[in-house]
Amino acid sequence: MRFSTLASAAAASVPAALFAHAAAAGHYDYVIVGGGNSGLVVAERLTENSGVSVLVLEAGNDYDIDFNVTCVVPGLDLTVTGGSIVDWNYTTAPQVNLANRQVPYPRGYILGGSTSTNFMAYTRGAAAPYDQWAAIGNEGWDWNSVLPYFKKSIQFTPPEANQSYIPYDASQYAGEGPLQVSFGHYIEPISIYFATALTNKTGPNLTMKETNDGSPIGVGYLATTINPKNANRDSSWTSFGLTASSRSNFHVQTHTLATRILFENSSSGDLVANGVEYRDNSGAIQVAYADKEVILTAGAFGSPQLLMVSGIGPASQLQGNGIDVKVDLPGVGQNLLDHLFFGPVYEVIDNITTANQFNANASLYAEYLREWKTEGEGELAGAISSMSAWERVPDDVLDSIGAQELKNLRSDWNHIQLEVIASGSVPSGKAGNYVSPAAVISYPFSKGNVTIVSNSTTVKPIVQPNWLSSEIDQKVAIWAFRQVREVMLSETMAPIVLGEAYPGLDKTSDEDILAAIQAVAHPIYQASGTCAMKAQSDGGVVNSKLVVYGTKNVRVADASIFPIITSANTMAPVYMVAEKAADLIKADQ
Ligand SMILES: Cc1cc2nc3c(=O)[nH]c(=O)nc-3n(C[C@H](O)[C@H](O)[C@H](O)COP(=O)(O)OP(=O)(O)OC[C@H]3O[C@@H](n4cnc5c(N)ncnc54)[C@H](O)[C@@H]3O)c2cc1C
Ligand SMILES: *[C@@H]1O[C@H](CO)[C@@H](O)[C@H](O)[C@H]1NC(C)=O
Ligand SMILES: *[C@@H]1O[C@H](CO)[C@@H](O)[C@H](O)[C@H]1NC(C)=O
Ligand SMILES: *[C@@H]1O[C@H](CO)[C@@H](O)[C@H](O)[C@H]1NC(C)=O
Ligand SMILES: *[C@@H]1O[C@H](CO)[C@@H](O)[C@H](O)[C@H]1NC(C)=O
Ligand SMILES: *[C@@H]1O[C@H](CO)[C@@H](O)[C@H](O)[C@H]1NC(C)=O
Ligand SMILES: *[C@@H]1O[C@H](CO)[C@@H](O)[C@H](O)[C@H]1NC(C)=O
Ligand SMILES: *[C@@H]1O[C@H](CO)[C@@H](O)[C@H](O)[C@H]1NC(C)=O
Ligand SMILES: *[C@@H]1O[C@H](CO)[C@@H](O)[C@H](O)[C@H]1NC(C)=O
Ligand SMILES: *[C@@H]1O[C@H](CO)[C@@H](O)[C@H](O)[C@H]1NC(C)=O
Ligand SMILES: CC(=O)N[C@H]1CO[C@H](CO)[C@@H](O)[C@@H]1O
Repeated sequence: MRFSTLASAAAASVPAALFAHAAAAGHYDYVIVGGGNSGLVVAERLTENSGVSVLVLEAGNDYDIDFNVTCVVPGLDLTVTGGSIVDWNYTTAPQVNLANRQVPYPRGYILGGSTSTNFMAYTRGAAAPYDQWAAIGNEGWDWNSVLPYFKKSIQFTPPEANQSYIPYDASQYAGEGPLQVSFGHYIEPISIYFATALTNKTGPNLTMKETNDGSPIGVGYLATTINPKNANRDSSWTSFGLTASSRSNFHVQTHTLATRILFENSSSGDLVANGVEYRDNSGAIQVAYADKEVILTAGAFGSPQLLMVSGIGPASQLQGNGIDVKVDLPGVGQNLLDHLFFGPVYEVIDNITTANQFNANASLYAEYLREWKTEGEGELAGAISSMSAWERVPDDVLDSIGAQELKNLRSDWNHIQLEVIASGSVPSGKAGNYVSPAAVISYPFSKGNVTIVSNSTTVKPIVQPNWLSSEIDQKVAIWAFRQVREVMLSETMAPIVLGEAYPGLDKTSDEDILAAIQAVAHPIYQASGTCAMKAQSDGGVVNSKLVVYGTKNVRVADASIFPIITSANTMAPVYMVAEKAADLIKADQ
C-alpha cells in the first residue's frame, strides 16, 4: 500500500486539461471516492490485476482508532453510531410526521464506512426486489444473476455445536471471498425468547428457517459479519481493504474529502471525467487524476452530493447554488428510501442480558470486555440484535387499509421485519433492564430526497426522508406495533417480561399508537436510492452498467443505485453491488 503524498500545486480554478499530460505522479487508472462498504471491495477486485492502479479517497478516519472507539467489539455496536468520532453526525430535516423531530442519521466516517459502525446483520432479503430491478430494465440484476456476487464476497462459518437451534443452509453462503460471515459466539437470550414466541402456532405462526435464501418469510437468527476466530467485527476494511493493502497498485488516503469531479474540457458528447479534486488532511486542495474512470462509492448522501456540486443533477437546484449545469439530471438526490424502525419498550428480568446492565455497571463491563478479549465469548462477542423475522401483513388487513400494492407484491416479498434489541430507554430516562422489540417497514411508500445547500462538499446536504408521509406506511406501522406488543405479552414471554415501559398498556387506540410511534421512530440507517439505476426518463441516474447518464466514465456503485429498496438490511446487497460493479468495470477495460 502507498499512502500518497501529492503535489499541492493544482488549484481548483486551473482547468484540469492543463494537467492531463503532466507527470505520472498523481495519475491512477481509477479514482474511487469513498472507502466504505463498496469502495474497498471495488478497489480490491480491480487491483487483483497488478497492471491496474487504484486510489481510494476516504473522508473519514483510519481504522486504528477503532481501539479507542471500540468499533471492533461486536457487542458495543450501539456506541459507534451517531455522535461518535467515527460518524458523520447527519440529522434529518424536521419530520412533520415524526413529531417534528430532527432524527439522527448515522453514517460511518472511517475506513470501512458504515460496515465499521453498523450492527453487522448480513441479510439479502427477498429475491423479488432484485427481480423487480431487472424487470424495470436492468438486465443482469435479477436474483439468479446477482446471487453469485453475494456468495463471492464471503467466507462462511456455520453455527457451533451448542447453537443447534440456529437453522442454516451452508449452500446459500459457499464462497471464497475475504469477508467473514458467522453467527457470532453470543446470541442474546431475548432474541431466543422473541424468536420462539413468533413461531407460536396461534400467534404470528412463522417458521424458523434459513432466511438468506431469497425467501425470508419466517424467523431466523442473523448471520453477521463477525470473524469467529477472534470475535472481532469484520468490516470492508479488515476484509477487502487489508487484502488489497499488500499490493503496491492499491493506494488509499484517509482524512481526504472529495470536493469535485473534474471533466475534460470538451464541448460536445458525453462528459469525460479525468480526475477528482479533494481537500487533504491539511485543508489544501489537491487533484488526483483518473486515466480510466471515476467511481463514486460515497454512500446515499455523499454520492449524489458530489455529482451535484460537480454539475450533474437537477438544473434548478444546481443553479440555485451557483453551479454550472453540465448534465441536467433531475433524479440525482431523489428517491431516498429507508426502513423505518419503531416499537414499544419492555422491562425484563435480570436473567436477560442487555446493554443497559453493562452500561450501568463498570465491573460487569470490565468482565465482559475481558471475556471477549481473552475467550472471544460472552455478551460482547455478538451483535446486540441476534434475530429477525420477515412477515407479510395478512390480506384482510391490507384490504381494510387499502394497500392493494402491498397485496400485489410477489409472495416472497415481506412487508415488515421484526427484531429485538437487547437494550432500551424510556422517554422519562428512568433506569431499568430493558429490551426494544421493534417492527420495520420493509416496503415504504414515503420517499424523500437529498438537497444541496452549497457548491461545496464541506457543507452537508439537507436530508429529507419524509418518513410516515404515506398513510399506508402509518397504517402498516400501527398494525405491526400491535403485533409486536401481542407477542411480548404472550405466554412465552411472561416469565421474563416485567411490564411495558413505553408507551404503556393504556395506549391502545390507533391515534395513541401512532403518536407513540411518531415520538420514537428512527430509520435503521439504510439510506438508498438517491442515484437510482433506472431509465433516465423515469428519474434514473445510472444505467444498468452503473454509468451516470451524460458521462462516459463516471460510475456510482453503492446503496444509492438501488432503484427499489431491498426487503431486508442493506449491507449484503451493497457488497453484491460492489462485486458486480468490479466485473462491469473489468469488462470495459
Ligand atoms: C449504525 C448503522 C447500523 C446499520 N446496521 C446494519 C446492519 O446490521 N445490517 C445491514 O445490512 N446494514 C446495516 N446498516 C446499513 C449499511 O451499513 C449501509 O447501507 C451500507 O454499509 C452503505 O454502504 P455504502 O457503500 O453505500 O456507504 P458507506 O459504507 O457509508 O461508505 C461511504 C464512504 O464514503 C465516505 N465519503 C462520503 N463522502 C465522501 C467524500 N466527499 N469524500 C471522500 N469520502 C467520502 C464515507 O466516509 C464512507 O466511508 C447500518 C448502517 C448504520 C449507519
Ligand atoms: C461527530 O461528532 C463527534 C462527537 O462530537 C465528533 O468527535 C466527530 O468528529 C463528528 N464527526 C464529524 C465528521 O465531524
Ligand atoms: C459453545 O461452545 C463453544 C465451543 O465450541 C464454547 O466456547 C462456548 O462457551 C459454548 N457456549 C455455551 C453457551 O455453552
Ligand atoms: C400455522 O402455519 C401452519 C403452516 O405453516 C398452518 O398449517 C397452520 O394452520 C397455521 N395456524 C394458524 C393458526 O394460522
Ligand atoms: C474550456 O472550456 C471553456 C468554456 O466552457 C473555455 O472558455 C475554455 O477556453 C476551454 N479551455 C480549454 C483549454 O480548452
Ligand atoms: C433466572 O436465573 C435464576 C438464577 O440463575 C434461575 O433460578 C431462574 O430459573 C431464571 N429464570 C428464568 C425465567 O430463566
Ligand atoms: C455489577 O456486576 C458485578 C459482576 O461483575 C456483580 O457482582 C454486581 O452485583 C453488579 N452490581 C450491580 C449493582 O448490579
Ligand atoms: C425535496 O423534498 C421536499 C419535501 O418533499 C420538496 O419540498 C423539495 O422540492 C424536494 N427537492 C427537490 C430538489 O426535488
Ligand atoms: C462556491 O460558492 C462560493 C460562494 O458561496 C464562491 O465564492 C465560490 O467561488 C464558488 N466556487 C465554485 C468552484 O464555484
Ligand atoms: C400464542 O399466541 C397467542 C396470541 O398472541 C397468545 O395468547 C398465547 O399466549 C401464545 N402462547 C404461547 C405459549 O406463547
Ligand atoms: C485518538 C486516540 O485516542 N488515539 C489513540 C487510540 O489508541 C491507540 C493505541 O491503541 C493510540 O496509539 C492512539 O493515540
